[in-house]
Formats: sequence, structure tokens, C-alpha cells
Amino acid sequence: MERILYDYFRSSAAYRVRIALNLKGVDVTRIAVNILPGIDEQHSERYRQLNPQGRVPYYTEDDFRLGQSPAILEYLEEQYPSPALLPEGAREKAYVRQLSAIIACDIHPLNNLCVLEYLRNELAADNKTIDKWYAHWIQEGFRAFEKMLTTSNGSGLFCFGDKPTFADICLVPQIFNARRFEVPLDTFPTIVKIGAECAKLPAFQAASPTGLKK
Ligand SMILES: N[C@@H](CCC(=O)N[C@@H](CS)C(=O)NCC(=O)O)C(=O)O
Repeated sequence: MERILYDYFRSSAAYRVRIALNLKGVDVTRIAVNILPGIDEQHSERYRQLNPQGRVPYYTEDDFRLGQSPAILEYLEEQYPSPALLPEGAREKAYVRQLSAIIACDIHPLNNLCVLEYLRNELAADNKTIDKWYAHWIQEGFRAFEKMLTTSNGSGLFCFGDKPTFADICLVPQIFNARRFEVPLDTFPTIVKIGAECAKLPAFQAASPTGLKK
């Protein structure tokens, strides 16, 4: 079976999938899709034929094709169950999905490249305004995320317990973006501590944009 991940090193949605694949030890061929403004390979006719949404990540196994990182994570979890990236129990799973959704559904879409480009090109926002927008949505989401971590019984070394779950997989790329855009994180000590714990694991290290060129 041929597995391909259409990927861009700085895409935080793709970064989630890279972490999950590494944790599960699933080998893929990475194909880089350069989404840098001005290059925009995601909008090429060829890529849109594959993924009509024109975004990364996109995951294929022979003729099975899947976009949207949460769907890809769920698929990998079912298809390659070990190690589990969701805890046992319906309530525990739902809690982890809730944390993941704060990032994947609430923070990330507002700070996505196409949103920032729209602000810049259609609404004439300057860099200072865009940076403010970017920081605002991260801090808004992280405030809730941090509070949940500190008030639930669930968190341990990681967001839930002592093993990484979807929540850590979503959190780490968001921390990476926050640092890249110099968003202060000092009011989120638990988030920072969990990020440091994840950074000790080879699966997270190998997925980081820092070690990849494209
Ligand atoms: N909800 C999607 C978001 C995918 C997405 O928007 N990816 C970004 C990179 S992080 C992208 O491809 N952007 C291209 C663009 O905005 O034109 C997911 O989680 O996979």
C-alpha cells in the first residue's frame, strides 16, 4: 500500500498529522505543497484535482483520499489503533476532543493563511493589525485551554494523563505558531509545560517544522 501525505512544513494542520503518524509508526511519503503566498501550489489545477479544497494536509492510501486533519487523525486512530491517541471511555474521549476542537475549530481557522491574506489584501489590514488579530485569537483560545487543564482532574504530564493524545497533537503546532509570531505565553504555564514534555518525544521532534525544509 502506498501512503502519501501532502504536506507543508509550516502548516500547523499538517504538523498534527505528522505527529500522529510518527507516534503510530506509520510510514508515509511526504509530498510538499508550497502554500507560500505568491507560490500557492495548493491552488494549482493539478492539486485541486486531487483535493478540491486546495488545502493541506491531504492523506492518501492508494485510492483512498482524505482531507481535514481532525478526520485524518480519527481515521488513523481507527486504522492503526496502537498506540491509542484517545483515552479509554466515552467521557474521557469527548474531553480530549473538546480540547482539540478549541484549537482546530476555534483558534486555527481564524489565523489560517487565507484569512490573513484576506485581511491584508481585501481589507487593507497592515502587519501590526494582522499581528494583533493573530495574537488575540491564540490568547483567547489558550485562556480557555489553560483553565480546562488546571481545573480538570485529567491532565498529567500531557493534556490528558501521562500519554500524548489528540489534544497534545493539536496543541504543539499551535504553540509553535504562537512562538513564531511572538505571542507571549507567560500566562499559560501549564500549556508551556506540556509543550516542553511533548518536545522530549522523538515523534514530536521529527514532525517539527524546525527540522524540515519544505
Ligand atoms: N481544517 C483544516 C484546515 C486545513 C488548512 O486550512 N490548512 C492550511 C495550512 S495550515 C492551508 O492549506 N492553507 C492554504 C490556504 O489558506 O490557502 C484541517 O484541519 O486540515
